[in-house]
Amino acid sequence: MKTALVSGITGQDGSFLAELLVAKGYDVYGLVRRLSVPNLGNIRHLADRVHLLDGDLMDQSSLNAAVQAAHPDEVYNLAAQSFVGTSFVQPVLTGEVTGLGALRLLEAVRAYAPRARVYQASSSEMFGQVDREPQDESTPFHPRSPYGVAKVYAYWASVNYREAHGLFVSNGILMNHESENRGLEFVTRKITDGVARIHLGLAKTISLGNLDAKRDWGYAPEFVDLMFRILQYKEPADFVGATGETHSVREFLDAAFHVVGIEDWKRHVVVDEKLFRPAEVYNLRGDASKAKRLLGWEAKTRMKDLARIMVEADVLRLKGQKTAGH
Ligand code: NDP
Ligand code: GDR
Repeated sequence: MKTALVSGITGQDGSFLAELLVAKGYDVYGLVRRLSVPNLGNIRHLADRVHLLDGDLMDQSSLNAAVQAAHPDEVYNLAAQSFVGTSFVQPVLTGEVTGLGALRLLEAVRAYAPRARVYQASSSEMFGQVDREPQDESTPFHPRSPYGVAKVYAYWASVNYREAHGLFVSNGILMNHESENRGLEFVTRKITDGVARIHLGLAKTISLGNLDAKRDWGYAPEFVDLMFRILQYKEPADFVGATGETHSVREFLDAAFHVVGIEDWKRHVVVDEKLFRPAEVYNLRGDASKAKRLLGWEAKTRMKDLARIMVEADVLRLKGQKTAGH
């Protein structure tokens, strides 16, 4: 039986990845930071099938202890301050967690599990202000947020530990991937939650920022399968994960409102200047042909189906809450 250590197990990707690893027969350890009110909702259904270890990417000794306790064959570093908007307001914290945090975990692996394979959750936000389309593994980075800058640091730290110390470290440079477990502040989930509320008569409008931004949106369970495949590859390497399609926030709104039969949605959307970012990433579209060629991976779910999955899940969840009298 193989053993995996997953940081960020309580997040969207961490919960799907833990499910996948458990289904494959892995012994799964999850790193969980201390919060005043525990936040284990996404992994409640796995409670008796994963081991949780206390630890924080800010704290080297807790990472050392977690790696020693888990003896992992594979380490997936998914923990991060992952919200781009917040990174403009808390840039130093974002650098500490998302950038240096990755380095701390690499140091723990180098000291206590140097044969483990490490996955670093790199991001298409590193491409930022792109000079070509689509983006692949050779596209230069021009990050546009403190989050993107921190991810570039973690990316190069991963490459450096591969080159300098011979660790097996791979980067997945993943385009946006979403799901019914996505945090409510990210634009797709904010929209699907808002559409469901409007449909059920619980709200009238959704406030949004730049409706013209374009993203390559895929479905998270398919992207955690890519993470797994990246670590099974014969050597450490970096891979872009993407659907190869791009759509604007406006097109996602069209698709999400269509699910509940609202075609003329403009009266339900308020554009709020405060939600625009100081520097925007206007357009991303990835080329995942390397992942297809070497790993046999391909994204299947496209934007309209994604919107449907997410709206239907939000309607069900909110109906349940209404019935329960919340
Ligand atoms: P989430 O924001 O849903 O999850 C982030 C996780 O990191 C949570 O479990 C959170 O714990 C944990 N975390 C935050 N700060 C710390 C800390 N100081 N110490 C330990 N754990 C911490 O992100 P996603 O699941 O969406 O993304 C997973 C990773 O992939 C992230 O690194 C993200 O930046 C990256 N990524 C995501 C993409 C996407 O589209 N989803 C695309 C490309 C990259 P808690 O529950 O306590 O807050
Ligand atoms: P992103 O995702 O910044 O790409 O980072 P997000 O959903 O936050 O924004 C996507 C685009 O939508 C525009 N937008 C809004 N965004 C939010 N959150 N809220 C709004 O009201 C709103 N209105 C318009 C944004 O300006 C942006 O252009 C995500 C995260 O998961 C990162 O961790 C990950 O690395 C990248 O995807 C790939």
